Amino acid sequence: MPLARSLSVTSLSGLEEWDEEFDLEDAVLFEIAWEVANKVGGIYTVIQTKARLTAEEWGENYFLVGPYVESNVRTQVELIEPTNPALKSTIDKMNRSGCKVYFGRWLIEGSPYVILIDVGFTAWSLDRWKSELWENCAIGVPWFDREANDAVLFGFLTAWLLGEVRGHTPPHILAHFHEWLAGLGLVLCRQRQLPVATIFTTHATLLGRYLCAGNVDFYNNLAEFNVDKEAGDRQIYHRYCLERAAARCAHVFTTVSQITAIEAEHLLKRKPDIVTPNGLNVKKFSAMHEFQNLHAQSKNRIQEFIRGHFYGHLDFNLDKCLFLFIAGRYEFSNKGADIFLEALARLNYLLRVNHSDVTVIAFFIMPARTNNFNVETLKGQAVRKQLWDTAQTVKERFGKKLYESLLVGQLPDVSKMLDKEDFTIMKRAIFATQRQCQPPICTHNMLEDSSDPILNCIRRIGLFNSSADRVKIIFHPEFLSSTSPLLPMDYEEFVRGCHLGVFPSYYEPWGYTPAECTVMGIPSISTNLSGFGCFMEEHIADPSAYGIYILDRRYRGVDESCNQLTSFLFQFCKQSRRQRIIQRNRTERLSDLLDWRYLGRYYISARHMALVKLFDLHPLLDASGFRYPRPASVPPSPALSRHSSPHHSEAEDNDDEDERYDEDLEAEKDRMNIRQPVALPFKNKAY
Ligand code: G6P
Ligand code: 1S3
Repeated sequence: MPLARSLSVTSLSGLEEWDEEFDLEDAVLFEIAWEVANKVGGIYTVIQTKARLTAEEWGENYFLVGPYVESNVRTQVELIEPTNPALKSTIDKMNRSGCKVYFGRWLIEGSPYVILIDVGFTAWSLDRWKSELWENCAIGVPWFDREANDAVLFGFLTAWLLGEVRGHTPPHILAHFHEWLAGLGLVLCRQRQLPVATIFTTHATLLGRYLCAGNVDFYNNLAEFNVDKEAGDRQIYHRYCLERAAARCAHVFTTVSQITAIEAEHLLKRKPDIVTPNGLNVKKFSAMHEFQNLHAQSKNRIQEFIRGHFYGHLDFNLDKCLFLFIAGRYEFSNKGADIFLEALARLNYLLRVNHSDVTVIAFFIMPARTNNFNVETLKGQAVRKQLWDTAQTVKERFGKKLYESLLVGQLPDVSKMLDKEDFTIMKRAIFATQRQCQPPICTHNMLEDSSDPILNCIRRIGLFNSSADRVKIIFHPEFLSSTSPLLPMDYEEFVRGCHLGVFPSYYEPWGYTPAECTVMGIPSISTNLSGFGCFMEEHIADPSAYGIYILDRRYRGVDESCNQLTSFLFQFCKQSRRQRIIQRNRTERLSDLLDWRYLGRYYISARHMALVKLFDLHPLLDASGFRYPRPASVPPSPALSRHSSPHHSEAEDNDDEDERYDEDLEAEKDRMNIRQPVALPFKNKAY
């Protein structure tokens, strides 16, 4: 193993210059999470999208640690022999002692190394480890909580791994743990006094999620909760203890947003040392119009689905149809599905009384328990297909007659181009489109239909896809897939084809869904209770001008927020196509801000803080940020009374201004080094 190396970080743009050089023996980074190569929720996205940048930065010295799940490994991981001797002997030793630890490359961008631990294989140690946990940390884990049992096994095994690696070599070990499920490893590292610099990132607090899902005025009472009692009442006290211990023991504690930082301070009783916002791996197209073309292509595919779903009731103009959607974990009120539905009912009223020719179709993509697609929905797509086939058949027969007539030098007699048989085929096809019922709301057979919160709310507000309604609803209680027989599109394609993402969450530590919309140039609505919403508010002078609508759920009551949401939706419906195109261009411009190449610097800062704390290295970085100015076509002062969303004549007038603005913005980004990879704090060499 190489001995020492010199570290110099002088060009972390946007961060305070740090030109001190210091010797650092080799450092190794382990990033530990239950969602490494194991998709459960948003943490998977964090780790997976960040991997390329972190692998570029740490090279051979970066290892992700996660659980071994055979089905995931088969599709995502290439198992190989450990590449470096220290790790090889650690893994061999653990495997000789009755563990099953695998080593491989995760087949994602950056192809990072992964160490995957089969926790089930070591289940025989569970009781022993639980009693050790009780004796040393006074945390008792009940037998019936399977997730907590996994957390115990995973925690002891990761601490074992880190202890062994440490025993073989003396590098500076940095271990970054994500979320309570992985947190016990950190607690044990500290309890065993391993010389490992530790970071704990929480992506949501357990108690926060539970409290918000109940009927609690969460944000106004943050300081008042009796946390132990609340956790006990919800039977999550042991989980809460694991989470709180990890947060309290970490050398550096981080969370994904300011709002969750405040929550953590009250509920976990420690103020995060730094906020590490979530980024994405942004792929830029060389030409601006390319993402607009993708929107048009995907929208056509959604329109095809709509043609089938609404067969027999296609009495609205698809060209004047706007596609809105909400997607994510099915937490009815936490994710704001409740106020979205209420606002849709109000929007329906407004569109009707104003005789609008716009039709809104709102998709709810939230997985619930189902037993597959329902017959009526599948039939819709079959009918559409049949109509298409009929049209093709008649077209071919027509074409043949036309061709034959031209061959003999005659112009066709149009009245004879379609014969009786053609009309019979077409009439039969039209008869097949008759339907006695309204187009279905839900695409699947729900197992808990009568108690489902979305369906019950729709029953209450009475939006049943009737002809008179300007707002239609489609509830797709399963995540999208390109192999679906119904709507064969993956999530990204679907988002691109929509006009607006609506995420009026009450509890949302970060919220990847609006961020994903932004990088695809699709406007979205989020809230000032979501990490993303607060982040955009902080970094952009006039977010709504960029298609980032931020709903106030913090200082307004539910009804007021709902009115504000209705007004956002109604204003959006009033935009012309040209205005929407301009707005999408603006939204897409923000994508650099959400790129890991920019946001990764906060993780770099956290890692430096941890190394400083444990190994007494002194330079500290200030992760200061960047603020997007208003778009040029929006006035700096309301005195000039122009609208912040692009309005037709102004938008046209301001195309040149927008171009000038683009140039200024690009210059500012270069100054801030937003597009450049951040400097490598460590050289990429194997220890
Ligand atoms: C993109 C395409 C245009 C298309 C437009 C539709 O910008 O490049 O050709 O007209 O999308 O926008 P809309 O908001 O009506 O779906
Ligand atoms: C959490 O996942 P969730 O949807 O349960 O972590 C995500 C990644 O940090 C975050 O984006 C989200 O807000 C949290 O809620």
